[in-house]
Amino acid sequence: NSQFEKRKRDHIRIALDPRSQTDGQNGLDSITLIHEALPDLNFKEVDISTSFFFSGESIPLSSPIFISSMTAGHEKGREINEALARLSDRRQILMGVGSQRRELEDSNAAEEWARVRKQAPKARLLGNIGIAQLIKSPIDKIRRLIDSTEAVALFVHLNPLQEALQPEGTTDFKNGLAAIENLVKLAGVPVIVKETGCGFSVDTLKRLSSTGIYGVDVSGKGGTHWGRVEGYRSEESDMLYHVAQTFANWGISTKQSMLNAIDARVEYQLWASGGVRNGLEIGKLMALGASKVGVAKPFLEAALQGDEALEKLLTQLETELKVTMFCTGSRNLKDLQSKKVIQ
Ligand code: FMN
Repeated sequence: NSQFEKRKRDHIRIALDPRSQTDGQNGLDSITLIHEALPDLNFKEVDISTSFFFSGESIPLSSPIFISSMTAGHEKGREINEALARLSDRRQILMGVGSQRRELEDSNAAEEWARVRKQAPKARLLGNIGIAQLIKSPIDKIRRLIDSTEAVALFVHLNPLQEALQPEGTTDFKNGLAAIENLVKLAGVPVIVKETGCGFSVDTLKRLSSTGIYGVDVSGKGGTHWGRVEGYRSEESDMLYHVAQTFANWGISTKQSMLNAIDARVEYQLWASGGVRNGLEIGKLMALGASKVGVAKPFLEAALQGDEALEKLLTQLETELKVTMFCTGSRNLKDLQSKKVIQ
């Protein structure tokens, strides 16, 4: 429907506006990795390859960098997704698709993925659905989202601030933990819970421990901020515009969310995202315990420019990660993950 299409188009346009970014708030500037002046390494042998491992299966990945969930279910989004999926296919990285909410009501919307798959048969896609939809949908409908994308895992996004600031928001989050627990039992693929740029507290990370999830992507504050994006969708004369201003810096930074996860001593995997803008930040997050690191807005900008811009962005992120590893004396990601960090 046209209201849905307009909302998705607005989201892309407004997310690219610098006012929607909480630049400098990811907390990572205050983290230092220790320089190693004499690494016992040849830079050429620094190895950033990894894998996505679950129930005995292992999908090889060229790096821990993934494309964070962005868009789905509308015309302009399809071109973006096709470009991102081609990158995932060519370069063997994970890619989150945007919310598949529309497919719950309109099964034709799933045709998008058939077209994406034609161009990117080997893309490693992760499905996506919001908690509010998960709570009220029968599980077989959710499983169809995994089938339509041929997803290797499903992201469930938590976005209370965004829903509260949307005039048309879905704000019933009651029984969310039970819905996640039920999904884990029936999904058939790993379930990863993520925020959308407001991060996680120690308590919430602990509560999620009982559900059996595969992992959490902290998606902390420091990049795209959905309080701001939703705010700028409203007119200045709207009450919600002003409410959104009040919450323009709401959330837990990406760094603090990672420290919270260390405090919570969780056993599931930790993924990190939220304002990650270079490979040094990716390295810092790996040293703090992340096993995969996601980037959203920069990939969106590059996708709008085309395949070449996407190649260049990914290569730059990879190169910065490799330099970080060489200069900390880390030959592989496991070495990097065990490095000492100064906070
Ligand atoms: N996250 C989701 O889980 N589902 C979505 O549908 C979704 N849509 C997004 C659309 C746009 C245009 C952008 C920029 C982000 C979206 N996100 C969504 C959030 C991102 O996955 C990510 O958590 C957040 O943008 C922080 O990363 P960044 O600072 O690198 O942009």
